[in-house]
Amino acid sequence: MSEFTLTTFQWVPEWPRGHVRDLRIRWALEEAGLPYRVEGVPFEGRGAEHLAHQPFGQVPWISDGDISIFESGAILLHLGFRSDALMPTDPRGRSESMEWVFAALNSMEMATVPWSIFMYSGYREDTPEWKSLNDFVMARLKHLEPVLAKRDWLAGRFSVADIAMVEVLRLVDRLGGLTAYPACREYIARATKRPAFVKALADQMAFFAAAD
Ligand SMILES: N[C@@H](CCC(=O)N[C@@H](CS)C(=O)NCC(=O)O)C(=O)O
Repeated sequence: MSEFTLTTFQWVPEWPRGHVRDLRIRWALEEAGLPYRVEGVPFEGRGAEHLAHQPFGQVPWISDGDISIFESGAILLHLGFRSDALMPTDPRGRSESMEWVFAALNSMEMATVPWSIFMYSGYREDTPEWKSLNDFVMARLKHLEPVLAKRDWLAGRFSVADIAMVEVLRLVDRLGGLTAYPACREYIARATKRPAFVKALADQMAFFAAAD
């Protein structure tokens, strides 16, 4: 089997380390035991070669032979189709995995990213705008909580859907947003005990530290 190449920034500031989205891809590759190497691109000054792979000048992207894929959700699904360890093979399990990957990114992360920017920047004055953004995120969590209270993994067994959802929730948790959602927190604890996550996190931290 050919080796995948995962591209991320060669260096990022301290704060986002442990949350840069190459982590979700590292985690999936580790779970599946797929061979890969990691390459770094400059954080400052994103050139034409970078934009040819990731049109928004972001990371990550992955190369699988002559296929280059950006968007972490698309990469997770691509890997899910490459390995049974990452996605059930029956039609129901596949559909459930795919719907929950989209739910993680399109129903949760689309709300949690602006919320995180407000939280991180300390821009949380008691304004109607902040309240409405916070209510929006809490409404999503309120609906996710009973789902996670009833099952260990979103698609019946561990899959790329859990990688996507846990990675979205971990950042919310780091910023103190999950205090009222014990099932979400237990889900994160369950998932982040997995050896593949532990290795992926350690590898990302070491990768950025090596460029300090
Ligand atoms: N929707 C994209 C988002 C990618 C993204 O936000 N990447 C961050 C790193 S985790 C980035 O490149 N930030 C720098 C920037 O946006 O300029 C995905 O899921 O791959």
